[in-house]
Amino acid sequence: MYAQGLIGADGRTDETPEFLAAFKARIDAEEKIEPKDAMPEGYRRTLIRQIGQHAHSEIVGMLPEGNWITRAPSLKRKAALLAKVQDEGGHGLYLYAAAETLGVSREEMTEELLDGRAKYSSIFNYPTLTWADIGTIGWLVDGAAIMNQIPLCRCSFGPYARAMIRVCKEESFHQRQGYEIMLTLCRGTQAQKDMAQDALNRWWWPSLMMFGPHDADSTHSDQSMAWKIKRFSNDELRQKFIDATVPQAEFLGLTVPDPECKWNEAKGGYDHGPIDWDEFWRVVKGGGVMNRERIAARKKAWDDGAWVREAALVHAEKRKARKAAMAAE
Ligand code: FAQ
Repeated sequence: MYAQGLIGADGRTDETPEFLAAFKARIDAEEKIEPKDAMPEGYRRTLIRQIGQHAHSEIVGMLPEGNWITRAPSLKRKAALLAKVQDEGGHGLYLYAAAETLGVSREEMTEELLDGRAKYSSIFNYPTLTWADIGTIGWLVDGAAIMNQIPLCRCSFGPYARAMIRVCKEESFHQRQGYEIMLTLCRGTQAQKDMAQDALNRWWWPSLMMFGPHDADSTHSDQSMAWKIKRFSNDELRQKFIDATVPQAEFLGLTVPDPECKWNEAKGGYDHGPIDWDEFWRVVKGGGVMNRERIAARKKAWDDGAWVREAALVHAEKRKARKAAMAAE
C-alpha cells in the first residue's frame, strides 16, 4: 500500500518502503530535514501539530503574566516582565513561521486554536492570583519549558531546531528573573514567604503536567522519537525537571507540595507522588479555570486585528502591481 505524501520538488512523494527507508537513514545519520526536502506525510503532520501547538502555547502564555504588567511592584520588575512577555510573543512568531515552511498558514493554525481543534499547553489555564505567581511561572514554567526545549534544539527538522536555540537562550533569562523574584520574596517578610509557598503549592503539579501524559499513555512519543523530533520521553524530561528543581526549592526555604517527594539514592533521582491525570485531561479538554477566558482573549485579538491583516494584504497587492507596472514600462 502506498500513502500519498506531499512535499518534494514535484509537490508529491509516493511513500514506498524504499522512500521511507531512505528517509529513516537520513534521520539516523542525524541529517537535518529542510522544508523543501521529501518527507513522509506523517512526519510533516506531526511537526505541524507540535510546532503549531507550541506556537499557540507561547502566545496564550503571554496572558497570565500580561495580567500583572500594570501591577508589578517596581519599575525594574515592570520593565523585566514587559520584556519577558514580549519575548514570548516573539517565540510564537518564530514558531508560526517554522510551521508555515511545512505548508500550513498562520490563519489555518489560528482557526484551529480558536475552534478547539488545536491544543495549547495546559499550564496556561491556571489563574495568576498574586505577584508570587509571576516569580513561580518564570522559575517553574519557563524552567519546565527549557528542560523540554533544549533537546528540541537537536530536533531533526531544521527550522524548528534553529528557532529553539534563540528561544532557549531567552527562556533561560526568564527562568532567572522568576527565580530572583522568588528569592526576594523568600528573603522578605513572613507574609511574602507565605505568598511564595502558596504559589509553589498551586503551580507545582500543573508544571509537572506540562511534560505530557506518562509514557505509557503518550500516543505520539514512540514515533516522534524514532523521527528524532523528540529526544527524550515525557517521563524522562519530567524526572530531569524534578531533580533540578527540588534543590532550588530547598535553597529558597520552600517545600514542594508532595509528601512522597524524596531522594532515591538507588535511582539517583527524586521519587514523586501520583500525578492527577484526571485534572490534566479536564484542563486539556477545556475544563480548567481559565480556558474560556484564554480563548476569548485570543479570539478578540484575532478579530480586532482583522483590519490590520486586510490593510497589509491590500498594501502588498498595490506594491506588487506598482512593481509589475514599472517593469512593463
Ligand atoms: N498541555 O502523545 P503526547 C512555554 C497532548 S511553551 C496540553 O505525549 P506529544 C513557554 C498532546 O498534544 C509550553 N496538551 O504528545 C512559556 C497530545 O494531543 P494531540 C509548550 C498536552 O506531542 C513559558 C496528547 O496530549 N511547549 O511554556 C500536553 O508527543 C512561560 C498526547 O500527548 C511545547 O509545546 C500539555 N501539557 O508530547 C510561555 C513544547 N501534553 O496533539 C509563556 C513542544 C500533552 O494528539 C510563559 N511540544 N498534550 O491532540 C512538545 O514537546 C510535545 O508536544 C509535548 C507533548 C511534550 C508537550
